[in-house]
Amino acid sequence: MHTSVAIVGGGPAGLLLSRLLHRAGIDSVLLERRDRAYVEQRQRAGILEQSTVDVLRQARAAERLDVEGLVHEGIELRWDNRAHRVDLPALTDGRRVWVYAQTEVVKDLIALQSAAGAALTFEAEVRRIEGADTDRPTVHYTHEGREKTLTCDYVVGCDGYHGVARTTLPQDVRRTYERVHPYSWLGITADVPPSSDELIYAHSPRGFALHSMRSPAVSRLYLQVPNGTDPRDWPDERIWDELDARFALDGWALTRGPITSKSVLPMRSSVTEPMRHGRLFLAGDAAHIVPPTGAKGLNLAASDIAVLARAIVQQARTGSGDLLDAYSDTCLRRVWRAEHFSSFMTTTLHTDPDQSDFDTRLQISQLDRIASSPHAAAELASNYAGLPVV
Ligand code: RFL
Ligand code: PHB
Repeated sequence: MHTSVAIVGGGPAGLLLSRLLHRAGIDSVLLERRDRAYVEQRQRAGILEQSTVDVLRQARAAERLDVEGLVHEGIELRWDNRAHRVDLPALTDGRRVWVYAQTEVVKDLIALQSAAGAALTFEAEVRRIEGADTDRPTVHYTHEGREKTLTCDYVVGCDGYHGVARTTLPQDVRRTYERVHPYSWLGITADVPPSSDELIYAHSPRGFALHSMRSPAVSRLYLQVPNGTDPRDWPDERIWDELDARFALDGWALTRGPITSKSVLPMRSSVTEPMRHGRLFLAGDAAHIVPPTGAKGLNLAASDIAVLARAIVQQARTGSGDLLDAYSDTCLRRVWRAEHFSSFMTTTLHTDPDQSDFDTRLQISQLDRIASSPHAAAELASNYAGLPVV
């Protein structure tokens, strides 16, 4: 079998690429290791930047998002029994964010592409990619118990951090920059209306906490916990008590409700360069991971894909490889900005196990600065709401 573009991985990056190429009349085959139900239910990110919404609209994949997505014009920072609202549009010339879960983006893209007859193959595990530096790369995969091959003009690794694409880059070409943070997040989903209209990022001597949401009826909350934490050590009551303590603010109360999911996620920063080798391109988590504090993971995946789809279309329509040649550098500029911002948010808001009182004073000073300086607040807001895709 041959296709123009072989897409490895059916997370948001792979599905969005399949969608954009389909709309441009370029054929692709997407190979996803898991089954459709698993991919549609994997609980992950919840915040879409303005530019991600723009790309989804351009892909004609935002119909439900435009009805059900919750537009947010601010976030709250909380520390020391104080609260400060960062007004996103006022500080960024009108940019805002949407609360619309990754699960919903994925469901919408799968439904649209299936209805359009696009080639999405689930339970197809890619084993290896050969000939990335030749004119005709070959993807080897297993499907329905059989070994299969797919040849292509381009192969795009959208297979996440643990996928095969990243390690297909030869060792003498590839460089991975990495930092593992000394804490994790315990994330819960609860059937209770959010206790706040906007997200709350809380610094506390007991560690970081985040109040987010999935809908007007469903809250999503996170607590900083030590690496290696077992969610079974956190019965529901203990979680609510700890959230209460970390969000403490006079006159504010957190409403409790039935917890429907509980999981622990590690915090890692990682970038692999370059994001291209020959006819192999990396996109999304396959190329970079950010800790979730800046809400950037899914948005970076979408901006990589917007840049790549435009480059592939340029090559197909005009024969020029200029944009493909620029792909890695174009994406890495945005990636490193997001890495910096995600690290800044993470280290400003979390308590490092080795943190001194001096370090804590620096964090408080930084938060005070954001609350008192429009310049500091604008820097946070423009990073959080995200830059336009170049
Ligand atoms: P994904 O979503 O990981 O999708 C990769 C897909 O590739 C498939 N795959 C393969 N398919 C075929 N053959 C192989 N050999 C394959 N190996 C892997 C996988 O099954 C999967 O379907 O990457 P993508 O598309 O780049 O999207 C990126 C986002 O998913 C990610 O950046 C964010 O979700 C990050 N992230 C979060 N970001 C936030 O902003 N807020 C969050 O709350 C948040 N929570 C999370 C997260 C990432 C997590 N992971 C990756 C550990 C929670 C978790 C648990
Ligand atoms: C989420 O709703 O899952 C979420 C929101 C903001 C973040 C991280 C996760 O920074």
